[in-house]
Amino acid sequence: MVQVQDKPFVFPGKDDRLALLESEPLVCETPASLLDAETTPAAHFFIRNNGRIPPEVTAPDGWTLTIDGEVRVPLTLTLRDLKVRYPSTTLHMVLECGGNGRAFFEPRASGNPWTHGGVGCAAWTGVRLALVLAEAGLTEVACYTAHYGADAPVNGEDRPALSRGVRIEKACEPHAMLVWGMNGAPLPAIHGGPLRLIIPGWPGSASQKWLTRITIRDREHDGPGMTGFSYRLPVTPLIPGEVGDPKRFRVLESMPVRSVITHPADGARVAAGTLEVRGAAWAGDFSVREVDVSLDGKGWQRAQLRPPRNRYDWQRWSAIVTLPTSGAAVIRARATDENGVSQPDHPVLWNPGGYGGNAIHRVAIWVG
Ligand SMILES: Nc1nc2c(c(=O)[nH]1)N[C@H]1C(S)=C(S)[C@@H](COP(=O)(O)O)O[C@H]1N2
Ligand SMILES: [Mo]
Repeated sequence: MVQVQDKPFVFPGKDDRLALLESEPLVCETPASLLDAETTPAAHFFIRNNGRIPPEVTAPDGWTLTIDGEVRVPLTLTLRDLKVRYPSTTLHMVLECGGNGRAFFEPRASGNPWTHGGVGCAAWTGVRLALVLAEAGLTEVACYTAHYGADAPVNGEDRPALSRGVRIEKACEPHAMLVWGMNGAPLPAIHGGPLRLIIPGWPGSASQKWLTRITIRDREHDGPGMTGFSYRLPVTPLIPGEVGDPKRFRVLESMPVRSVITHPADGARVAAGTLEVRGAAWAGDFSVREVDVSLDGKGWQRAQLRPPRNRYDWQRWSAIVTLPTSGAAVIRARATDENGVSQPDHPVLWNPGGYGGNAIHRVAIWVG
């Protein structure tokens, strides 16, 4: 098992059982057992910052968003405009860091060592991005978005901490949203409030926090986080540890299939007999077809899998397993997506940034 930094985590509104991965910028992941609810409470939701958290705003409704670049009519809208001029929508959608699972790559990949908890599923309220882009009107050459937020790098340079984008087709799909609400409350500042993007199914880095501007581009965006090995996978497999040629890498889009065991907790002591194992599974742009659970890594038992509440929701699952009478036991859960792709035992497609590692989650328990 990978050890994460062993410092206490203290942040207003956050559970102190979150695991701190980095303090400058602030990054923390959620232990799988804190993902046991259908909808992840804000107190349990992971945090990923690449820069400094911007100062909290006193008048959130006056926050402005500019849409420019390859559009017929550039727009500047306040959050109030977004709330009153368009119909609002609430959807349950997974947000997952592109580096989730990175800790299991061998040799070690660079970046925060996420285990399985760089993920959460919240109810996001806002407006469909497509409606606002339609009002601006895309030009013929519009093909990519460029997202800008109010955060500067931790070293105080004069550039955005992160600026990623997506193909225009993804930005225009009905689940891509400009979001101001999380789980029925105003979007917390730490999660990008007053306004952020949620681009579901793709690496979390596309979901810009503290969103101030979307520039429509006529080519793949090249802001911080778009180039080199950032959020990219090799087109053909590398030998693990190899540097690789950035020209032979492509942007990571849909996240791979994954499942987490949310009950029992790793290290739990349980009575012999039967035990309900529970978790969640999701698969980027796709749905999950099945989840199987195993006590020995050889025999697999099908779990009961619930449908998503809406597209891009995670799917909760459960299985009743029969435990040995005493001693250590390891529970594994393996998800398979609608295309028949299953999670591997070890992360495959090694890459220097450690993206897309979706190895099977294992939980060790003590019986008796
Ligand atoms: N402005 C801004 N937006 C950002 C980031 C950032 O550093 N700055 N990090 C991104 C990354 S890498 C992830 S995984 C998600 C995490 O969102 P959360 O902190 O709300 O969980 O935000 C994304 N949006
Ligand atoms: Mo991320």
